[in-house]
Amino acid sequence: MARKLKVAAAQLGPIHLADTREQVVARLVELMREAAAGGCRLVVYPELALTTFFPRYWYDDLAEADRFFEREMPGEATRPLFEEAKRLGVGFHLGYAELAEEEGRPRRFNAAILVGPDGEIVGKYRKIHLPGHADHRPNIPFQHLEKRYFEVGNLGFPVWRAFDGIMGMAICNDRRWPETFRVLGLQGVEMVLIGYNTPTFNIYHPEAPHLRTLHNDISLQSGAYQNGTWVVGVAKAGSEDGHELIAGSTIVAPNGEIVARALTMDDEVVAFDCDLGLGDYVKNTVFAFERHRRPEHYGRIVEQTGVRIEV
Ligand code: CDV
Repeated sequence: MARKLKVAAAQLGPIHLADTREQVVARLVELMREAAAGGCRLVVYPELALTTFFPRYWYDDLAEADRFFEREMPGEATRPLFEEAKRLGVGFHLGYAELAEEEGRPRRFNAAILVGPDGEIVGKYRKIHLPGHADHRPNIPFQHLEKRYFEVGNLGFPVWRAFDGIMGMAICNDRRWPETFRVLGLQGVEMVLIGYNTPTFNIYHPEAPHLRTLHNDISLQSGAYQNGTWVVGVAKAGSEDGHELIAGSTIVAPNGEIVARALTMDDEVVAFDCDLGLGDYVKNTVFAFERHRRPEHYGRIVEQTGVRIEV
């Protein structure tokens, strides 16, 4: 019998600097209600879904940026989302900035959690591929300071048995790296949940804006196909205080096809009833890893970081 999971990509429109957590959580609750009314059992929100994309701003004092971080989850402002999930019997995936106390010191991560339909946290992921820079670059139109505000995630790429399937998480820039998907694929992942904040403009090199969406699609579709997994990619979109972010939230099937796509630059729910076993034929044929992979030839992938030209 098919294992079906109706999932919602709950795209968010812009969140401005002046918007409060309470306002944002009210929007998340609204999207959750819409998704639940449509029969969804899982709602996927974007990366850093509770605030504006603050790594675009430089703060001299790191502590000044702490107002964008959550010290507990749920906290006072986010509890209504957990309560509504429990009331509706739906789970959710939420990206947020996490301020943890670990090894006797404050540690900041770009994190995401998976919450079950009982309102309890199933698992947490901390972003590993942090893009951008750590130094202040006043000569570019906006900053991308993830390397300043976050540490590299220290939880690896685990999977969780939840929602009748094998679930994985990644965050934004992680999707561009085939290593992300393959590590999840090697654990039999059946659905990967990914939130993103992708600026429409490439601050490092002039690039046509449509390529930003193309690269998003290529990354999600190849990750899905090459590992026989569903992928749910969810944007924070539109113009945040004049800073443009791409939209195009998508649900990708394990055959690499996009089966649902957001049409707007705003808060929007798109959903699909996913057969979690659909990827089995991909996993058992062209990407039957145990028969076809040749790890004895992949040493460089883990031994080397940058390109090394030796000829
Ligand atoms: N939030 C992100 O990780 N954004 C990157 C941008 C900087 C390219 C992304 O991969 O979309």
